[in-house]
Amino acid sequence: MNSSTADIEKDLFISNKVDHFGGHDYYKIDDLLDEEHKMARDAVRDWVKKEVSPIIEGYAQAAKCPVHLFKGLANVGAFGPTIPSEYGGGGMDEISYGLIMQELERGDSGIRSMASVQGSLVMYPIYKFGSEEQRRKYLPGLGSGDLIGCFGLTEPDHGSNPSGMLTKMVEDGDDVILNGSKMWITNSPLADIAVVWAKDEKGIIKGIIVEKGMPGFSAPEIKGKWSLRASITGELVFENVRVPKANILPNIQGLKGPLSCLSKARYGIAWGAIGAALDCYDSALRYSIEREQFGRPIGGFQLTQKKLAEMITEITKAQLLAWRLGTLANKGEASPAQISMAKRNNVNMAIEIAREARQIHGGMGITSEYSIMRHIMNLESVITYEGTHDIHLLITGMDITGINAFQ
Ligand code: TGC
Ligand code: FAD
Repeated sequence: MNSSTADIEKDLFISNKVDHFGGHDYYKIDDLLDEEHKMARDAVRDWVKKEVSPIIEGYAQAAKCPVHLFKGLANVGAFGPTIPSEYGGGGMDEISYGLIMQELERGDSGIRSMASVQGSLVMYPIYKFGSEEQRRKYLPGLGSGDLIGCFGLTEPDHGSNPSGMLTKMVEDGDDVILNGSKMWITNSPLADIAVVWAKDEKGIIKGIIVEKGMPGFSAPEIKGKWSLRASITGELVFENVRVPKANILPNIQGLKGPLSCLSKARYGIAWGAIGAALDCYDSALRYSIEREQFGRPIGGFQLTQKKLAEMITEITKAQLLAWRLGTLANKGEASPAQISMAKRNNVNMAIEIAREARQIHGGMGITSEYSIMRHIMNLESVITYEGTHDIHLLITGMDITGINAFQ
């Protein structure tokens, strides 16, 4: 910890509680993992216990982003786990990527968000759609955490329907002039670069890399969030920002570009949500055995057992869904609609488990002694961003009926 981190933390609630989490694997899904998967998961689990669990409640309560964790996230390979290592990524497979997101979100959804945005929404589009020059310029710094990136798709009036976006780029010699604004952008006030999606003169959506400090570009913070309080969120405002044409991602056009990035990130969230659910279940199980009422542990009452049994059943189903999705993704066969189903199911599973876990903790469940309330509040964002619960339902509906409910 450097002195400025110590300065920030002196006024925060820093928990002395030891994080005892050891995982829950009711169906022996570990047998389906290889050594590399387990090593990636265990390394991130250890890092979360040491670096995240003791401080996260304090940062969340104070609505401060633990910016110092960017470097640690890079060191545990959380940025772009599936991107080749020569481009700053981890060179791992999709299941390792998923397990890393699971462990991060067990710590906090906002910490997982930092990694999702940096890896799947900034590094991935530059790797997938960028020129070799763009890859070499930005990816190593993003992978090492020396650069922070953000992803600008959502606008004030275009959230679920990004195809209606108004942000525009107009050619001017070797540059384009960018005008418009983006809303709800994770990490934007901190970001050195923003991958921004905007329409050209013909109305074609393109991705462009905008750098901090370009005249006319600002990224004010959005304050007053009750959710993802340890993650910083802001706007992106473009007022006649001159950006070199060389910053346009050359290998993609159309909404398919940002939506492919979303597929990558939604996949990670499908795993991440399991982490939040595991943390709530773990806490509820421990509490139900320690806490006594009417002369016996509350875990001895049938109603508590029903809650806990249903929790582990739903977690197990979500783990199997994520694992199978991972095996499909490793073969390049996970469809966007399959990813939507897993994101929707697993986030909803997590939020329901968090609410039940809160009940089991009684009054203690609303305090920062336990992570439950923070997970509940965080998951209210997770169930909305990267496509809302209902949008994912309609994606499944479209896939199975062949009829598009959005048009
Ligand atoms: P539609 O006509 O269906 O599709 C346009 C083109 O895109 C293709 N496509 C996809 N490709 C890859 N992955 C996906 N998930 C894809 N979904 C669609 C599609 O095949 C088509 O290709 P082509 O070749 O025919 O042009 O587009 P639409 O305008 O009807 O939109 C459909 C809809 C509503 C499903 C889509 O707009 C949508 O998903 N809306 C939700 C918006 C959303 O998720 N925004 C997220 C913003 S980023 C964020 O929240 C980050 S939070 C980060 C954090 O902190 O972790
Ligand atoms: P709206 O689209 O206005 O939706 C409002 C309600 O209407 C929802 O319940 C929705 O399901 C429903 N609805 C909309 N259309 C339909 C329909 N056709 N049928 C039925 N119901 C419908 N975006 C980025 O680009 N980058 C980021 O980094 C980013 N980070 C975020 C971080 C946080 C903390 C949050 C909260 C959001 C973030 N977002 C980001 C934006 C996020 O993706 C959007 O909030 C989300 O896509 C929903 O858009 P909206 O908020 O405009 O809601």
